[in-house]
Formats: sequence, structure tokens, C-alpha cells
Amino acid sequence: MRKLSIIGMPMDLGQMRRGVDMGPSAMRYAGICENLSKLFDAIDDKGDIAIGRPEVMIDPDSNLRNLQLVAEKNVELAKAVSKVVEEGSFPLVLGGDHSIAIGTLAGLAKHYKKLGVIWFDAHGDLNTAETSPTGNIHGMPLAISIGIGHELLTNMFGYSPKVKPEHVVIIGARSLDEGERLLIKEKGIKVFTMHELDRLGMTKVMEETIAYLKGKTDGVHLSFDLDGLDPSDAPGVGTPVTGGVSYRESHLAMEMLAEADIITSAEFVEVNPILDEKNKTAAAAVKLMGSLFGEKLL
Ligand code: NNH
Ligand code: MN
Ligand code: MN
Ligand code: MN
Repeated sequence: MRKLSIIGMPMDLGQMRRGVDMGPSAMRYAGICENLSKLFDAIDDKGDIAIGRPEVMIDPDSNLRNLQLVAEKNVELAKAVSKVVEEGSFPLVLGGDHSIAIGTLAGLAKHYKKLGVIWFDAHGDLNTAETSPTGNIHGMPLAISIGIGHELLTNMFGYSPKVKPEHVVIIGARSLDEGERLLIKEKGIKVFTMHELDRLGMTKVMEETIAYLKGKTDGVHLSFDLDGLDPSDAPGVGTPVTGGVSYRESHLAMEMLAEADIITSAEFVEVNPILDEKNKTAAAAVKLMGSLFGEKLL
């Protein structure tokens, strides 16, 4: 029995542009359940984690925007994700900005000791309070998950790291900050930037990604930031970067993951319907889910 559980995480506290909290609604409106119903025996939409309308606050000690709240809400998300895994269902988390990956990965790490992560993104999300140009936590979740960053976030549930750097693959990067470049080199993180994508093509990149993660992980999470796509295909994101992955290339990536049958959880983040054109980005996310879960063109 193949079961999907959807968790909405309408959190926009990891960055400064409001509207990404409506991402879960926009993706549901674009027809998640209708599009995925033939691919699962059952779909259980758990609704949204309650975020409320908190005041935006910079932590005076660390310079991190909304540190306490981002930490608290991510603990709630982690518990919800963990419960879904216990139920034997596939966790699909809808963001929200990318800071929600802190909670998703913390929840998954309880069950997968060698969790692999595919980070599809224009950015590296490997900043710390010291290297971040913005103080926005959505630029930090991957660093936090590999154990680098503020203790309140890295040490969730009393241990760190949640993921080993050698179990991470970043795909689509084209905007990396200086501190992120250094960290990638220091930790030897596998990155396919747009340069490698152009040179090798998506087919080779995905073959290498799958081969890299296959034997050494006990589960693979897909963290899909919609700004990894080219802004012409996904305009509804807070930090668009030109020169991204095309609509079809991204589908090819999902189709190859479906074929390889290695993905055990996923999240789609940074959809901001206020910045979108007629829900185009949310619709793209939903179509990508279809390909990821095995929908065929023929
Ligand atoms: N690197 C920048 C920062 O840390 C931008 C991050 N924005 C993202 N990440 N959307 O995926 O603030
Ligand atoms: Mn991101
Ligand atoms: Mn990004
Ligand atoms: Mn290309």
C-alpha cells in the first residue's frame, strides 16, 4: 500500500518577503490531490502547522531573524514528519521558505541514520550568522543540518549533525556566497552548479547523483527550492536568479529519481503566490511532484 501524507508549513519567518506563507495553499489550489491521486493508494492531507502572525524579530545576540520562532516551529514540523514516517507513509512537506528544511530533516534523521539529501536550489543555503549577507535563516538550513550554525537550530533534539556532508548533493547552484564556497571546499560537498549542468546535461548529472548516494544512504530526501528553476518557468519566488534549470530539465531530473526509486521524502519550498504569475510556480511544483512520484508522459 503506497500512502502519501501532506504537511503544510506556512512559515515565512526565514526571510523578509511576505507571501511565501501562502505557498501551501497555492500548491493545494494547483491540484496536488487531484494530480497525485492515481499514483497513490491513499493521500492523507494533514493540513498546516499553525504559525500564527508573529512579530518579526532580530535576535540581538546572534543577528538571526526570528531565531526563536523558527526553532520552535521547526520542532513542531520535525515531530509531524517523524510521525508520518512511523505511519509508513511518504512525507511531502509544502513550504514556506526554505528554513523549514531544518525541521523536515530533524524529523527524518530520527529514522534514517545515513540520510541522503538532494538539494535542488539556485543557492547553497550553507550560510551561518557570520557568513550570511542577510541574517535570513532560509539561507542557512543546509549548513544547520550538517551541524554548522546556531546551537538552537543545529542541536534540535539534543544531537548534531542530522545529515553528513558526504551524503549531500546540491543541484542547480548559481548564487553562492563567499562563506558558502569555502564551506563546500572544506567539507567536500558534491555540487553540480549550472556550469556542470550545462557541460554534462541533466541526464549525466542525475546518473552521477543517484550513483553517489545509492549504496551509502538508507533514505534520500529531496529538498526542492523552486528558485532552482529558471525564473521564466518559476517567477513566484523571493530570490530569483537568472540562468536556471529549464522546465523540462527539472522534469527529467524528477523522472530519473522516480525510475531509480530512491526518494523517501520530499519538500517543495519558496513558492510565493504574491510574486507569481497566475499561480505558475505552484503549478510547476505540482507537476514536478507528479514526475517525482512516477507519472509517465505515455
Ligand atoms: N544566499 C542568500 C542568503 O543567505 C540568499 C538565500 N536565498 C534563498 N536560498 N532563497 O535558497 O541570504
Ligand atoms: Mn533554498
Ligand atoms: Mn534558493
Ligand atoms: Mn541548461
